[in-house]
Amino acid sequence: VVHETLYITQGTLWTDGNPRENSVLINGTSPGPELRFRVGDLALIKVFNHLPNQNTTIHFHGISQSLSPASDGTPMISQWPIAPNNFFEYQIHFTKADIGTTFYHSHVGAQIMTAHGAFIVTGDEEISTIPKGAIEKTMLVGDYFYANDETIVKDLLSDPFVWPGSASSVSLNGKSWRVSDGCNDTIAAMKGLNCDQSDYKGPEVIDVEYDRSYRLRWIGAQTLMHLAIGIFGHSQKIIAADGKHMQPINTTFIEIMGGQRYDTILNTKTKEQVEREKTGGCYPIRFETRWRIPATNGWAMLRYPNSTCDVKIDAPFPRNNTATYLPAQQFGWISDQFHPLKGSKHIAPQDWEVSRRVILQAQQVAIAPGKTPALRWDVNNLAYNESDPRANHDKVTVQTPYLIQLFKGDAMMPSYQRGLHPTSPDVQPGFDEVSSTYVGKAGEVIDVVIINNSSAFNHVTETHPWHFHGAEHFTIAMGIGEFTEEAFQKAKKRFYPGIARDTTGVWPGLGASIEKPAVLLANNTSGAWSVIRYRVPEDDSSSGVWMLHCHWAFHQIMGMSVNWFFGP
Ligand SMILES: [Cu+2]
Repeated sequence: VVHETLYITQGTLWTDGNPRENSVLINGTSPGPELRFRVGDLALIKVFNHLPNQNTTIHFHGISQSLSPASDGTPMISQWPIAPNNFFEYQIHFTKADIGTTFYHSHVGAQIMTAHGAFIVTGDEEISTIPKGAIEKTMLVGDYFYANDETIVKDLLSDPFVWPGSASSVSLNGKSWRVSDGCNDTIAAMKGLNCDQSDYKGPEVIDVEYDRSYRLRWIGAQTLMHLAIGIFGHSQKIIAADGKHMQPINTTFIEIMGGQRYDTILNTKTKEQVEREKTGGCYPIRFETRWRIPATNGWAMLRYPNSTCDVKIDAPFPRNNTATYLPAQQFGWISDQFHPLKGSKHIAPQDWEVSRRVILQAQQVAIAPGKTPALRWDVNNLAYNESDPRANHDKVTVQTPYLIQLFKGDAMMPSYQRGLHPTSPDVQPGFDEVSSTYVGKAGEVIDVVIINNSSAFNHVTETHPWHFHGAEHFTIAMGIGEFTEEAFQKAKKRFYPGIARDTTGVWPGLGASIEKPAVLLANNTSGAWSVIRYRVPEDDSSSGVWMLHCHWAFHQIMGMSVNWFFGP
């Protein structure tokens, strides 16, 4: 048994030199401590909510929780949110399926922006793609907004709609390149602070030795910014996605969305090489925004021994500029080249095993008239409300967390039979209207088609990283434009057999807001789609209610989330 204690508090951060007050911290810092466990461990993680006036929970992202569904940290689903001055103890039994790189984070509001930390599960990986003696480095990527969580949530749901904009900066391991000439007195004064209080730490520096192999554990903890990341003068070999090993693939940059992780192998240069390249042993790690304007770009540094780079000085590297050094954006990045390792246990179910297809039409909608109306992200015409999962838009009902309902045998609890036989012709079979859950049965294989429709408000499309809680799913196809049977079969061949993940990207395709000139799609037109295949585990180990949601916290807050009920 391994005990951990996390204290959730509030404090001011100075990540990029400017302050963000009332940031949610874990054990006094952001990111919180890196937690490491081994397969076979039983972890008891006590989370104390010491926030003055906000609820919280902690979700262990990508951990299947097959033996402990009540520890998934989803408010009103697996548990009541933890109220101020209360605590909750999470119990996690780590199984082989949990091995890998991931993170834990708050699942309430926008707290994830700062309330997160690396979470590494180790065990006998027996993987030949990791060089012997590889040195591990955690590369936890975040985005930083000056607006605090409560302001962001209020703005996103307000009428008129208030868009918080792009992030002020991008961070690596909680540290960021300065975006201006240090702390701005005006910004600080607006928050009742002054720049003398700043504890700005400078950008992250990753120190490496000559001629060694490194295993970089990249973790995408951003809340909105879709990032391309490359290390000048170095390529990386991707060996795992979302913690699951895959056939190695070389790349000059990775593209990472919120909730996704990539393990890469970085082989460092010899002393002679570094000297020949006259870089002084300093190689910038470049972050560039993709698929969103304005871009938030940034830097960190890869540094060799005895280097001459002074990372406190901005020159010669531009700061938060808009120049692009990394390859241009491309639909789907290299996702169709990801394939499972030979002999892997994580192989997608075959076509003949699929019993049903569920279509999720995702779309931004206006819920009020006006020039800047209140906006939501609907999935099949419902916008999720985290404090009331069965409500639609802002209609309020009084409910109990799903798992507590199931435990009590409540009549309102999710029902597989009711879900498969809807009484209204407007409801897609597989959706239980009473509990507002999509349903699945042990052993069933379901294809979930996520359609990225144009916004009903401004007709554009964006990226969305869809994260499935609980067991793994498989990314089996992606396509641009309308989802048709023909396009699906074609794409499926390209992706075959598809890798196991827990967070699959849905790219914008047509109507991408960043394309110039913008192609405005007609209402209810698909810009692109992704298909994930999910096998409800045969035993009752995944009984429970699991979220499937966009991992851009901004979109999730605005409703882009659904729940799945899996029963025996
Ligand atoms: Cu989204």
